[in-house]
Amino acid sequence: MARLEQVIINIVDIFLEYADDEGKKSQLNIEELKKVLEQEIQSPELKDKINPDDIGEAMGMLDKNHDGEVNFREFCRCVCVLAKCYYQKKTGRGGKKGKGKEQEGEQED
Ligand SMILES: [Ca+2]
Ligand SMILES: [Ca+2]
Repeated sequence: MARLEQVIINIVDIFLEYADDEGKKSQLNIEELKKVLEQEIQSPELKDKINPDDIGEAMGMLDKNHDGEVNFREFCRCVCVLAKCYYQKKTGRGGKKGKGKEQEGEQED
């Protein structure tokens, strides 16, 4: 399978696997979110960005519509944040120079 395809399928499958585990289907509650972050992210740099040990903060950061759950759209944003974090680490771009530009508060809707 093509690599990008594989990534897309993984994002959807991982989300559904955890989101359908308990409570509402297709929504990650705080416990499900904690499990995804704990089990599907291993590297310390990324854990540092969205930390399962401070799950309240992670939820607050991801739950843009404030319904207490992470839907697929919000989960995609989480993946995107982590991808950007890795990109910056790898290329040295963004982050430092942009002075707070890459921080939260980014409105992209
Ligand atoms: Ca759920
Ligand atoms: Ca939400």
